[in-house]
Amino acid sequence: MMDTRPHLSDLTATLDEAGLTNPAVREFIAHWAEVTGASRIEVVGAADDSRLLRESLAAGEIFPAGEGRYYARSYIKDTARSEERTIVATANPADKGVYNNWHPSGQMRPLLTERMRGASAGKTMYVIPYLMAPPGSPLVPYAVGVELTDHRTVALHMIRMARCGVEYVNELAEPGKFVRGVHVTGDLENLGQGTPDDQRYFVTFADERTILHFGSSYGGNALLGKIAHGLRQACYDGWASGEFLAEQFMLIGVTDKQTGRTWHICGGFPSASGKTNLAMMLPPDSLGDRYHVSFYGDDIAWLRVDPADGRIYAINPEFGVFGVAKDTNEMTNPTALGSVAPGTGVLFTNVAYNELTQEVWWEGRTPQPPANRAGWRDWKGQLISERPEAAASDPWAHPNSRFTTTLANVPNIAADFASPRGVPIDAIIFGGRTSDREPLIRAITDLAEGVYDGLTLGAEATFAAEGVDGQLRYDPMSMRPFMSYPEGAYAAHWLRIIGSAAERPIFAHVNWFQRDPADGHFLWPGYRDNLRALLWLMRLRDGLVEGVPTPVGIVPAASELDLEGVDIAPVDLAKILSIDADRWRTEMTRRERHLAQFEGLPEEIWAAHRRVAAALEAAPD
Ligand code: OXD
Ligand code: MN
Repeated sequence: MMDTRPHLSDLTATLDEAGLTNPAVREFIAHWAEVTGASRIEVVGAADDSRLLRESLAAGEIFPAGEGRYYARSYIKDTARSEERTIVATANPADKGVYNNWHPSGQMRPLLTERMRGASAGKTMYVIPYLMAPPGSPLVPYAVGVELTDHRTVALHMIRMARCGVEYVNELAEPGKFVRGVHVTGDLENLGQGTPDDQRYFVTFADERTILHFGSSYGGNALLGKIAHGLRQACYDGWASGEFLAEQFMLIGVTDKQTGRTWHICGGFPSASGKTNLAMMLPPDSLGDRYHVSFYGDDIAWLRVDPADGRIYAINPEFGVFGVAKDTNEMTNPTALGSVAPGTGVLFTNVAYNELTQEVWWEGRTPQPPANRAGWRDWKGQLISERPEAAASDPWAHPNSRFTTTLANVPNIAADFASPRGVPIDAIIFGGRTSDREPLIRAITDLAEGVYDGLTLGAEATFAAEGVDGQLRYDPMSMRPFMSYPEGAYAAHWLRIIGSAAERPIFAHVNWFQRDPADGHFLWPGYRDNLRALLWLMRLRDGLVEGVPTPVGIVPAASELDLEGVDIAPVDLAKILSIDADRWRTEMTRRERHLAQFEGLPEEIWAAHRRVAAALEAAPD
């Protein structure tokens, strides 16, 4: 075969022409161009978006989905993050935690290099310098990265999800201080996805600040800025530097238009607990004259103490939203629909697509799929009208189908979303999807009890999966898949960062999903009405209400919640504002086993656990 790799002199000319001057970045590119054997190198940034869209359309990699909207399908065995194949590798065995799937970097480095060798032959390697922070943020030194990818659609996603361009790497104080990301797609049809012979590897070499992902072109497996850098690498950097926390948190602002006061709330929710809906929430109609909710981010927050006033400040390091399409509609999330309107440049992936009308559809978009089936294809590309009988009830869209759109497209984006300093945090909330036990909201004022609550966060096991009804699959701080260092150290780092703030945020645990055990109806209406629980929390923080103390935190007195216009039966309200002590005592035994896995868990966390357990023992049934 003819060697089609670019000569070093061509590479030099390409990088010169692109204005990429950082010598360490140039060296990194030259190294991986050689290893992967890519035929062409192209440096891209936000300014290249329309050209890349045109090229992708012409190549049939994406399809038009109405004015300024686009659609793509991924390979059918490549539709989600793969947790089993995701690894954190370092040189130090002490970095092994319960969840980080730690491997020695000395073992992983040659393995990945071997997988990637020659694997981009014949392809273009796109060089994407990016920044995972608002420009000017004190966290910029941790936010600079360069992704190399051999997949054009990945470049289009990166341009939406991160700030991209050579300007983010050219003027670094330390030219070598950037995250080195290499994404090689591989031969997707021959990677044995999900079999014992699985060829894929998604590795973050956290102590080398290098991310090597092989064998996918989907989501967090391929867009290295978002999860691999924004969460795994950043949480390791935050710990190693002692400077910040990087968490899978949404971030919102709530403004009281009467007083002009704005509170900022961030928080973590395991998957399928409504985090994106909450982040994009609008106030209920009856409160809309008084309150405004603004959106900062739906997935990642970095938190640090600002020396000027000693408060915790948060930024959303991302530039876009990679939202789950399923069940997004006018009722659940009108703001998300606004953010994918014509002209937004949104990229849909793996939803259903009509090749005649260029419309898209997903389960839950409307109660029924479009009646006229003409032109509709499912996420696999099969015509709905030609489906065999046996496949008639298969979903049209993949359950993990997504929309990728920039933050600025979200109708209620906060005016100061790009503030370099970030916004001061008033509350940190955790919430799962729990059908009993967890009240609507319980506030926690003690730091160790707040961190303890985050560490014992979980989502209910579904009947089909892990099986035991009401038992949680613990997902500490909603970081289980992204945790890159040991959990005991993680808890200590949390206590240290939040503990060093002059004014600490209040913590709370929320649950919108309690059901009536008799008929299964949800006890709380949810969605926009969730703002009412958050407003109570802010009033509690400001000393305007007192709430009712319980062993697991302070719950609202019914009279303290603004319930104007809410349709809820008094018995249901009483239920979601009270504690089932017996049910909680069962949960405490499970928590003890869960926490016991974590080596070196700080004594403060154990003390918090014992305090809550003792209070529950003393509580009446
Ligand atoms: C995720 C995501 O996988 O945000 O959590 O994409
Ligand atoms: Mn996420």
